[in-house]
Amino acid sequence: MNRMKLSFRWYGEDDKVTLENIRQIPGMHTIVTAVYDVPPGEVWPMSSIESLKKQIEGAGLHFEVVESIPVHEDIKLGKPGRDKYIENYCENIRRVAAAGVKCICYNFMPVFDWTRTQLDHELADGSTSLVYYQEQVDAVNPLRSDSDLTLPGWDSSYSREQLKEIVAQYQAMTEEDLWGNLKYFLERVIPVAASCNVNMAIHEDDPCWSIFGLPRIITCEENLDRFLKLVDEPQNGITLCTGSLGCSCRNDVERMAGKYASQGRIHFVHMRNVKVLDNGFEERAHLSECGSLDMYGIMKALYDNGFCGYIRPDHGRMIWGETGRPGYGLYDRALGATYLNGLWEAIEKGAEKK
Ligand SMILES: [Mn+2]
Repeated sequence: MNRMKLSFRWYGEDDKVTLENIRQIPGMHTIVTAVYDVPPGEVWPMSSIESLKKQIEGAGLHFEVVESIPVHEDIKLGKPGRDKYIENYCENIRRVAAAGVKCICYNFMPVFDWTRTQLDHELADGSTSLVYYQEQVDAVNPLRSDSDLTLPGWDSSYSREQLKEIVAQYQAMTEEDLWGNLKYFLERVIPVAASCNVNMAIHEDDPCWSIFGLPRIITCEENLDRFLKLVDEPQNGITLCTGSLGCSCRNDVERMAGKYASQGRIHFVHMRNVKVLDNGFEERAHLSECGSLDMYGIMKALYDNGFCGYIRPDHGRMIWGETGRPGYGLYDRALGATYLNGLWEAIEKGAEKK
């Protein structure tokens, strides 16, 4: 049987969206979370992992996906200290696996995680969403001493000087160097994941192009092909994030969904719609007609190619007056989950009738 496992991201006890809210979304199976109060590179206390598991299972849900275990910058930079951080990473894999986790999402983006220029852009219907406008990014160069601007997704634990220093270190690196450091990491981590029966699922770079001259490599089909061959094992897979790949018109997300699902290498899917613009993109409601992606086509490609992994609605807009963590309110993500359920049921029943 070809089934998706519906999941929902939850940020833990201080998340305004509660586990009780989430369990009432029809078809909900798994919580996606992490230990968020430990610095990148450190080992997660078993007590924190067990506490998450207890709360989640107490609410009648499963804890099978971690997003994310962050990769320390020394690993991405290939610094001498990386071996210690890689060992800590492997220990975290063993620990979450012992708690029943089956899938770990992570990314390999230098310094900046997801990047947007505004988190509350008002759309025509009065809802707000996250947007990326290139001219605003171009105005914020972290290496320019007179630049006092910051972007919303930036890690506020870095001081301005630290940020400049770490960006400068990356600017001495080529994409090939980053590929080499990723391979070094995977060669050590994937065997541990395999022995623990856990799938590793790299998230694409968001957006899927270089910013501030920093190398970015998990960006397109050609590079995902290369990534999967770095360590050609089933546990070395991807998180297919439709919004991250789909913000570039050059990526045929439907084709990639079918191809990598047929290879058994999509372990986790983030479903999100984006409207691609000449100068960037806007996050939109999940419905196909609201953005540039054919959400039905992507779901059908997953179904037809045997996808049976975890899937979650990705960022939602803020609607109905909700306030909270941008992209991670309850209402629009719940609408997204329901839409995904509807698409899947229609595809499944359509296939059975043939
Ligand atoms: Mn995503």
